[in-house]
Amino acid sequence: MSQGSNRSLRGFIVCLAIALQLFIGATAEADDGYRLWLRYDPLPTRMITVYRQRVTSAVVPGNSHTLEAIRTELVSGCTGLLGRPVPISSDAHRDGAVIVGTPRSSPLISGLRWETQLAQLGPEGFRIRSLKVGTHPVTVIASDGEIGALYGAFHFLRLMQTLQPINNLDVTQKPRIQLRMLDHWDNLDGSIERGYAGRSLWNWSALPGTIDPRLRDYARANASIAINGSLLNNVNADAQILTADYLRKVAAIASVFRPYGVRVFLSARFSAPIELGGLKTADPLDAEVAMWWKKKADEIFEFIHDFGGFVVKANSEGQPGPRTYNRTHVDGANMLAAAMAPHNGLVIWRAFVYDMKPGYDRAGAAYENLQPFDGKFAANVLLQVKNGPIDFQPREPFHPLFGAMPKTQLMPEFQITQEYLGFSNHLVFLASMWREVLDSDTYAKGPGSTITKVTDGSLYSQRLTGIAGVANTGSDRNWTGHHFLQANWYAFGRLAWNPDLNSRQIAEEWIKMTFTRDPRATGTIARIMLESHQALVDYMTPLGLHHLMWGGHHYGPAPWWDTFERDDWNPVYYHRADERGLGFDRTETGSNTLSQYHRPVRDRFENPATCPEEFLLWFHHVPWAHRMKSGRIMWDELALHYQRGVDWIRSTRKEWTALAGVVDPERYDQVAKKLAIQERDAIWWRDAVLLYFQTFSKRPLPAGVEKPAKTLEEYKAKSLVW
Ligand code: GCW
Repeated sequence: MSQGSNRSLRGFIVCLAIALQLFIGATAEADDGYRLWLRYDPLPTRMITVYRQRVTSAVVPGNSHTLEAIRTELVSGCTGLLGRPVPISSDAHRDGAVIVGTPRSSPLISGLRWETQLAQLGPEGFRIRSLKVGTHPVTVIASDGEIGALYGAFHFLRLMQTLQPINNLDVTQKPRIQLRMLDHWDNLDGSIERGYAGRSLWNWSALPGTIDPRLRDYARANASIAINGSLLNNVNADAQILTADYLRKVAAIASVFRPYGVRVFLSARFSAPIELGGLKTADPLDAEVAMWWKKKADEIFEFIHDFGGFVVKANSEGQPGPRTYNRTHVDGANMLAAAMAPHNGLVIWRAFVYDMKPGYDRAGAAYENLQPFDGKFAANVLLQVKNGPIDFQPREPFHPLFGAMPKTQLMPEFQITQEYLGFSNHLVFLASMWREVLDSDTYAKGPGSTITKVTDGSLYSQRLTGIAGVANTGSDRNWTGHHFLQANWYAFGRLAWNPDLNSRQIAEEWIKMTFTRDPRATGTIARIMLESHQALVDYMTPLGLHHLMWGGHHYGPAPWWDTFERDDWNPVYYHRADERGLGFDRTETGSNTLSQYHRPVRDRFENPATCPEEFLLWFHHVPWAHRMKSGRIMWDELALHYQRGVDWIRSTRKEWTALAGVVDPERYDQVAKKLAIQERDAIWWRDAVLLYFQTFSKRPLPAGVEKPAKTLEEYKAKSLVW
C-alpha cells in the first residue's frame, strides 16, 4: 500500500472511531459541561449544508505530535459539527480540502511562497485563506510554526462553531502578548489554594507512571484559546517540587502539554537551597547558594528541555525571600535569572509584597517595595503585578506600578478563581472587570498610556511580555465548579491573545460554543453575563469599598471583623467607618498613596467631586450625608447599590427560568441551583453590611431598600464551614 492510501485508511478509521466516540459521548454524558467550549455537536442544518461544501477532508501531512493533534482535532471537530465523517486525506487537490501546516510540513503551503508573511506572524501566528488549488476551492491554514497551525485550526473550528462565513476567508492573526499563562495554586497533597472546583488536576502520586487522560483535554482547551504556559504549583511553594522525584512527574506532564504548545513553569521556594541542598543559608549573594540554583536549573532542563521558568513569591505572607538576608528583591530575582539564563528560562517575580508596619497603607506597599528597583532587573525577569493594589477585590482601581516602572518588564496577574467573588457559586463574567483594568490609562507617557499598552509592550518597547491568570480549574467534572465560570477561563485566554477584544464579543462567542445559538437566548445570556460584574460589586463592595469579607476563607460579609493580629487583614482597617463617615483616606490628608498615580489620574481621584463614584470610598473618607451625583446622600446611595445587586440576581433568576428548554436540562438545573445560592448570598451581603454600617450612620434605610431578614447579631454569629 502506498504512503497516501495507507494514510487515508488510517484517517478513515480514526474518523470512524471519533464519530463513534462522539455518539457515545452524546448519549451518555453530553451535557455535564466536561467538553467546555469544544463541543462538536452538529450545527443547525442550514449551516451544515453551507459548510459541507467547504469542508470535505483535512490535509495535514507530516509526522509530529502537534500535527497529529491537529489531525485529531480537525477530524473530530469537523465530523461532529457537520454530522458526517470528514476524513484525513493526502490529496490537497480536492474541493473542500482543509490544508493545515507550515511551509516545512506541507508541500502545498511551501508552494504558496508565504514565508515572508508567515515569518512576520511568528511561530504562533497564522494565516487562513480560501484559495483555489487548480480548479478546486480549498482552505489553507498556515503558520511558520506547528503551534500556530494548531491555533489556526482551532480558530477555523471556532468560526464554524459560532456560525461565521468560511467561504471567503482571509484571516491573519498573531498574539499580542507573548506569555499567556495560567497559574495553578495547587499543593502537592492535591488541594488547591483558593480553588473551588475540586482537587488538583495533577495526580502527583500516580505520576509519572499513570497519566490521567484529562491532562490532554486540559492542554487542548488551553491551546484552543492559545494559552501557552502553565504554572503547576502554588506560589506558596513546597520545595519538594524541585526534587528529582517530582521533576520526573513534571516532565511527564510537560510531555502531554508540549504538542499543544503549553510550557510548564514551577514556583520556586526561595529557601530550597536550605531545605533540599542542606545549605546554611539561602542568601542570594552567597556563591554556594547561586551555584546550587545553577545546578538545579541545569537538572530541571535535563528533565524538561523547554521548561518555562520559575515563578517566585518572596517575602510575602510568610514566604522566604532575599529580604530575609537583608538583600533586595533584585538580588533575589537576578540570582535566579542567572541560573535560568543559559537555558532561556524566565523568572517571574511577584510584586505582591506588603509589610507589617504600624499605621501604613497596604495599598501603597508593592509600589514602595518594588518601584525603586525599576531598571535593575535582569533581561529574563518579568515582574508580575496584580491588577489592583490590594488583592483581587471585586473592584479595585488599577495598580499604580503599571505606570511607574518603564524600565521593567511588567506583566499583569488576574485572578480567574473567585477567591473574593463568591467562589464557584456566583455567576460573574470577569472579562468586564479585566477590560476596565486593561483600558485604564496610567498617563505614564501622557494620555493613551493604557495598561493594555504597558502589557503588550508597545508603551515602553518591552522585550518580553506576559499576562497571568490564577486558574479556576479543578477535578470537578465541569472543570470550574459552575458552568458559567468556564467563560472566565475562556475570556482570559482570548484577552491574552488580543487584549483589545471587547467583552460582548467574547461572551457571545462563548455562549454560542457552549449553551445555545438561538439568537434570543444568546442575547439574554450575554446581557446577564455583561451585567454580572457590576451587580456583584453592588451587592458586595460598591462605591470603592473593599476587603469586607470573612477572614480566612474569604466567603461572605464580615465588615465588623477586627481580631486578626495584622491590622491589614481586618475589614475595619479598610472601611474605617465612624460616626462621620466611611472610606479610606488615601489623599494628602490620609495615607497619600494616591501620589503613586500620575497626574491627571491623581488629580481626578483626589477631588471627591471628580473621583469616579465607583472608587470614592477607596480614596476618601466620605461623610454619610455627602451629596452624590444622583442628588442622594452617600448613605442612601450605598444602600441602594446593595439593593440593586439583590434585585439583579432576582431578575436574573427569572430570566434563567425562561430559558428552560432552550438550555439542556442538566446544565439548566445546575445553573439554577447556583443562582439560588447567589441570591441567598447577595441578601446576606446587603443585610449584614448595611446593618453594621447603620450602627455608625445612624440613619434609616432609604425607600426601596428591603428590611433586613435578620439582626446584625444573627449575621455576626453566622458561621461558615468550608
Ligand atoms: O489573595 C491572596 C490569597 C492567598 C494567596 C496570595 C498570593 C497564594 O488569599 O491565598 O496565596 O493572595 O497571591 O500570593
